[in-house]
Amino acid sequence: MFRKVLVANRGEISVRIIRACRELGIPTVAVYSEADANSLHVRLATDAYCIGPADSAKSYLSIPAIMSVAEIAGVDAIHPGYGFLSERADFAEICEQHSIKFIGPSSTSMKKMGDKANARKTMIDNDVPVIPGTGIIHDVKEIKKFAKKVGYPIILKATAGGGGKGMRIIRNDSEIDTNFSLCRTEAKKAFGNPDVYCEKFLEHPRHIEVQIIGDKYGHYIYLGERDCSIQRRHQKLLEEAPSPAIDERTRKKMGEAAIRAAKAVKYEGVGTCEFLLDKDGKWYFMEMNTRIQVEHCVTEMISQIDIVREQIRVASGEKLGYKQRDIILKGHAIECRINAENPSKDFLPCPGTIEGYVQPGGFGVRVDSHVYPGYTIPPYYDSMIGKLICWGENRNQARRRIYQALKEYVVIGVDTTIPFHQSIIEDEVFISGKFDTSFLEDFYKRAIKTNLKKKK
Ligand code: MV4
Repeated sequence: MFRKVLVANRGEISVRIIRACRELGIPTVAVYSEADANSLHVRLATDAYCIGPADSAKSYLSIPAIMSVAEIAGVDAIHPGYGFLSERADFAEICEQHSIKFIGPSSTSMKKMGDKANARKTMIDNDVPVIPGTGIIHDVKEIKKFAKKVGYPIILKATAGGGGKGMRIIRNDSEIDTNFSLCRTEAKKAFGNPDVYCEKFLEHPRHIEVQIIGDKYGHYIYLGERDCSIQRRHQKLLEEAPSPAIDERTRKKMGEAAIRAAKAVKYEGVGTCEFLLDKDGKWYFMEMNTRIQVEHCVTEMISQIDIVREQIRVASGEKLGYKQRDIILKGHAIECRINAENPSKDFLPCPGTIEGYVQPGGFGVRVDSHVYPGYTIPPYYDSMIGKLICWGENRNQARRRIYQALKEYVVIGVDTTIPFHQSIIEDEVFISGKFDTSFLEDFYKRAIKTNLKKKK
């Protein structure tokens, strides 16, 4: 097992990782920016080092600053958490060159999944369904030909993109030229690579993702799926497991496909295969997230497996602690991301001091957070102040439990998304479980209609 782990992150995920290390008996090193001196992760870690100013480019994203601390503190592993350096193959490579274990996949696996056109090809070769699409586009004529074959709409995607960045929908012939040139320019600017490819565009899909874990001995397990369809501008608001749209047979098929995807790139560690599910129940691989994700907790609640602990164990070279037959998914879990934002001001971030704070609790209630009464939320980073996760024997029980927990949750001094989550939880379409990635737009439209009715 590791001697000492550096946690190259901040906020709730650094707290989550430090807790897992403490349980494993591993000392931890926190890094923090000048704006985070009072953060909980600094208190909970064995040691803490300031790595620079508030600006994350000069602190949490500074590879020299982090590698210097790694050397001075004498760590043998770095956990990148999510965001920041977590999906930077160049960082994983630097760690490899310095004999420091990057707690995540190898830089080679990361690069193979990071190139989306290449990943599509790998999936096709391994019987993982993908949306009809093309390789890298060299000429607009290829786009026209593809559109003729599959019909409009189609979508252009940057091969170096992902997570919704660098995409353009094309709805007719006249939109090809400008979209091709704009997409390439944007891709070059955002990712340093102008290459784009084409796919048939699926309207109103559900976003389903499968959690997998692999060890360095080629053993893999899947922990079922999460439904992440409730998003706003590619930012998830609420996630649940299992998905109300997936039956036992599909779960197994998707899980096995996710493992084939991981095996194809010799993937080690925890990862997530993202799929889109269409109206007819057909599903397709989209991309693989090569990090621990914000929403991993809903899977932990239904599988009773500590995913971060397992991630650290397999990274250190230990064997996966479970076989597929050990994995028994039980009940239902829902997670609400609590952000210091105002939904009625277009989700405007609301940094500031938390004057009063009371967390909910009780059976099946979990809060993962780094904040406390008197904590000041800095304006420089993500506005998530915590996650509320509730488990129930079934979806309705989980829903009722999280509704009560949201009511108990008191945050005074800043605006939060807590009331907004309450209205989602009691929304009739959410209750029905029949929704897709357009949920939020439809939710607003319904809210306007309901208000008009009330005024009458
Ligand atoms: C798509 C799609 C429809 N058709 N690809 C957005 C995030 C990125 N991982 C993939 N994304 C999409 N790719 C095809 N061929 C629709 C989306 C999409 C989406 C996907 C998941 C969750 C929310 C979304 C919101 C808008 C678009």
